[in-house]
Amino acid sequence: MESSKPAQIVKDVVEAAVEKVGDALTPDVPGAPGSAPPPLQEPTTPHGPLPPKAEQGAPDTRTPTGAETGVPKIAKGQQGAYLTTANGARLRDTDHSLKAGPRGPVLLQDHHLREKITHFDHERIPERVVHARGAGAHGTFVAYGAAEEVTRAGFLKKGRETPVFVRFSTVLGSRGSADTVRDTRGFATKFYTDEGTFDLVANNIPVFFIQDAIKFPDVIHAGKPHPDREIPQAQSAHDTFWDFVSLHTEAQHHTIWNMSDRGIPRSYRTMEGFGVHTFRMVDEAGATVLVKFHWKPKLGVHSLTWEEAQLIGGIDPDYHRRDLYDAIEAGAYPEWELGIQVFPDTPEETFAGIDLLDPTKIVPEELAPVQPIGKLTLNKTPRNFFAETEQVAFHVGHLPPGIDVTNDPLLQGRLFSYVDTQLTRLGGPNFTQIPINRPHADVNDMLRDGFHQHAVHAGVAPYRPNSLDGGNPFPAGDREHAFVDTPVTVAEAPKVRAAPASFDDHYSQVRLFWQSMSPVEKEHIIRAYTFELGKCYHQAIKERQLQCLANVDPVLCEQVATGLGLPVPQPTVPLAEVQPSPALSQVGREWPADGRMVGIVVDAQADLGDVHEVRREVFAAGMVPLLIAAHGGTVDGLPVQRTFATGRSVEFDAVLLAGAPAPAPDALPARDAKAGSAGSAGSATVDPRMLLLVEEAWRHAKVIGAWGAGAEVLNQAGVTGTPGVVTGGSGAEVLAEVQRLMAAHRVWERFPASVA
Ligand code: HDE
Repeated sequence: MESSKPAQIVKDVVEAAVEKVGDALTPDVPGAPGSAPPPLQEPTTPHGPLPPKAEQGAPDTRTPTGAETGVPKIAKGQQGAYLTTANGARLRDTDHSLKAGPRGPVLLQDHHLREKITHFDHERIPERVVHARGAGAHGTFVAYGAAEEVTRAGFLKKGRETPVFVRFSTVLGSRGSADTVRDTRGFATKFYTDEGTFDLVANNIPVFFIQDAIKFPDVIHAGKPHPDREIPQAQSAHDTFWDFVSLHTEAQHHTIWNMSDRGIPRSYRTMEGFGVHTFRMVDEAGATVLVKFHWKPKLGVHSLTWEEAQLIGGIDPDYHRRDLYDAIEAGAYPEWELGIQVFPDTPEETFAGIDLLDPTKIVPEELAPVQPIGKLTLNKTPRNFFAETEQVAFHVGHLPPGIDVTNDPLLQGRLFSYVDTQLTRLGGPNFTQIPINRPHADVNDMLRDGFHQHAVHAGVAPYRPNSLDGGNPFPAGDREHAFVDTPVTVAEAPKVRAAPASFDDHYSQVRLFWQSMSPVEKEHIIRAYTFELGKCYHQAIKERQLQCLANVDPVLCEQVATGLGLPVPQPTVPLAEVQPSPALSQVGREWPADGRMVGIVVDAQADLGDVHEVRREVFAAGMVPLLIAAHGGTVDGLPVQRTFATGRSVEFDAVLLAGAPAPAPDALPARDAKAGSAGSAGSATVDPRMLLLVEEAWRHAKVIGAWGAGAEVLNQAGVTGTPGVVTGGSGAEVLAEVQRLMAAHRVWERFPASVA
């Protein structure tokens, strides 16, 4: 379609501005707001719009009924030269209300004041009842063609590229809660396919708390803060949560995943995603298979340590959001492969004895390998959080031809819930017309009117059959790629409120998960249960959950019981014989370190030539170097990004020490003199905050490198010669070894394993 004239003008202005600003002004580390550094003085000359940041995207410009408009995405912003009312009348003043004289009362006549304040008063919409806290990004999905054999979905044909928008989220917390809390993460993807939008509304945990949607309000009410005091925020470490999951034992499988390192991801970029339910794929001939969807991150699955997660929650509550956006800005585009496990579509809907309709069960990858069918790359950040991330509306019923649902009772309930919730959250039934939700396929529905109707529908006959609109729109057949509900046979059966008997096994896969963990991961799980139950007030709840753990594993139960100071109960069900699934463990492989943060400590004595080179090499490896010095400004022309006051170990994946900075004037003494000798820090000649940085990085099993004077910091922190602490003659030599070690994510040898 030809671009319209005004759109072309906007495009020209923007392109000219982009050229003018150019790359030169892009900050060298990601995160700065705006595409150009602001001037010191307030600007006074009106001018054309500034370009967006290079990494920012925006929803495609489509009409509310899915047609391309040809207008550049950038035309959406309100960035013109002159301030106007919402109706476009230019304004002379927006700083003073209209008064009867400078000291007089404000006049009711002031339509600008009223418009401004009224609009402000209504800026908030209800947050999502679950998954309120999230971060989104734009990207593309390219199909490998491997799914062509089992589905007719056009977007899965070889080489087909489809625009996507992904929103990651936590589940329990409010919109303003911290990113690094222990919780399940959402991983929802909107594929704008030309056969209709496909939403894969997934989580980072492959099983769910409940087997039937009717229990969803129960589990969420139990997980949300207590209704009387509204505490605690964004966490499961409280009585109502453990009360519910210890009584409703089908939740135990999901719960152990939450208590594992999966509950505290290092980054959205290092999470797997799972469709959870079994879906059905349909090929051109109508043949069907059952599938489970998996997202596999290119960077591997990695987590924070518990202490890191706690510290980050205070120091940088936006850690995951920032990490996602900074990585995209730095060009370290997050990538995942979409994969499917494929099962024959038999009447039993069971594979290797596992009921495929039970969303509290996985099928281990060793039994049904995950077959890669395409690649997702996130390469643009949103331009406007509210318009895109907040207003995006996912729905498990947004299915293209070739993908269908199964009778999983959890999925069936979700098919109702995702439309229903938007009616309140987005204020009416027309939310698919909001820019981020607009399909990239032609929309010819007969839905009309309603709040916030954006489409100007043509025609006089929004009903079928009609003759007044020439019979349009007509139902599509197979040749026109219609979505066909798979004619699955439903067994003749009485109406019941019941579940299949196979759904009653609540423990065998919990044990399978536990047995699949490495010793260090098991230890983390023990500590997580001990912490969470330790935060409960009521003894009965702790004892009841211990009873559940006794049915999973005696070591797990005994260790948690010891931490809680409670007796160890005996199992009430026989312990299942399970075959561990090594694919469930996060430890033991090597992965790329793209987009990781490397802190470099410098002082005036450091070999600054070396620092320049190391910084260049960190960038070249797709990571981000952040220089840490005693105070802000520059060191040898390099910008200091963190000072001793603002830099904290948890921000970095590895720390490099190019200097041994002496205590700066703003350093607090390590300990009160009355407390006697201050141990290593007492006689320290290094700034105590840098010693803390190294101690924490060591405790969190991160790689630490030092050369030249930097080695002195290692000595004073008492970590010289320990695993993962690298020294060498030059920065380049040290960095090469640090990078090699970072591939394993952490220096696991630093965690002595107390469980087998
Ligand atoms: Fe959701 N879920 N859910 N859920 N869910 C919502 O929809 C619901 C479930 C998931 O970034 C809500 O638009 C029910 C499983 C994600 O916008 C709501 C049940 C899985 C997101 C809703 C489930 C999910 C949601 C709230 C039990 C993993 C965030 C706001 C039957 C496969 C999407 C909204 C985003 C959001 C209902 C269970 C994932 C209320 C009734 C299982 C990632 O409709």
